[in-house]
Amino acid sequence: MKRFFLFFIMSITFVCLSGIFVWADSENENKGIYSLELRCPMASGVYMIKEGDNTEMVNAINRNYIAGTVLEITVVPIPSINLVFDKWTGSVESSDSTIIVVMDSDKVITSHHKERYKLGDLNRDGVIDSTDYILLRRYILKTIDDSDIHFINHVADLNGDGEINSTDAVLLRRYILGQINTFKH
Ligand SMILES: [Ca+2]
Ligand SMILES: [Ca+2]
Repeated sequence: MKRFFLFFIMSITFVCLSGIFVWADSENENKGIYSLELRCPMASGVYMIKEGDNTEMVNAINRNYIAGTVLEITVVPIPSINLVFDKWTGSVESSDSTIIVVMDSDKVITSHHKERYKLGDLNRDGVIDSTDYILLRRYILKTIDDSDIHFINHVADLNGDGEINSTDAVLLRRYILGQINTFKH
């Protein structure tokens, strides 16, 4: 009789524990997992992702989050390239560089960027004219003030060969004279 009673108690305990595990499993299932894909047309996209107290810097990612996770995502500016953030499209549409993403479904978000400075606009006044040409000539002849040249690398390599020299100056002159209407080659 004692043995039977012990067996009975053990069986009841086993059934109860199984029930708890099944319940815990279904809780996780109900919570769900959703994927987040950050896309960036430029290869060097960098994002800062804040989740609670944790902050990390990532490139374009594709990863999973538990449902309900709240993320603050910011596009990190890269001064060394001639691009600035323009807008987010996809699951979140915004022109703010920081967005809040609530993981309540799978998300695909793309960050778009635009040229920081217009090619050929060396003094960044919005127009390409003889002032820019004079600036470029002075840059090539190294008669320009150092304080003026920090941005020129972004806008003066008109043929995209990695160097700023008389070939670019010729292109700029032809553009100003209306002989070409683009620097693309
Ligand atoms: Ca200009
Ligand atoms: Ca060049």
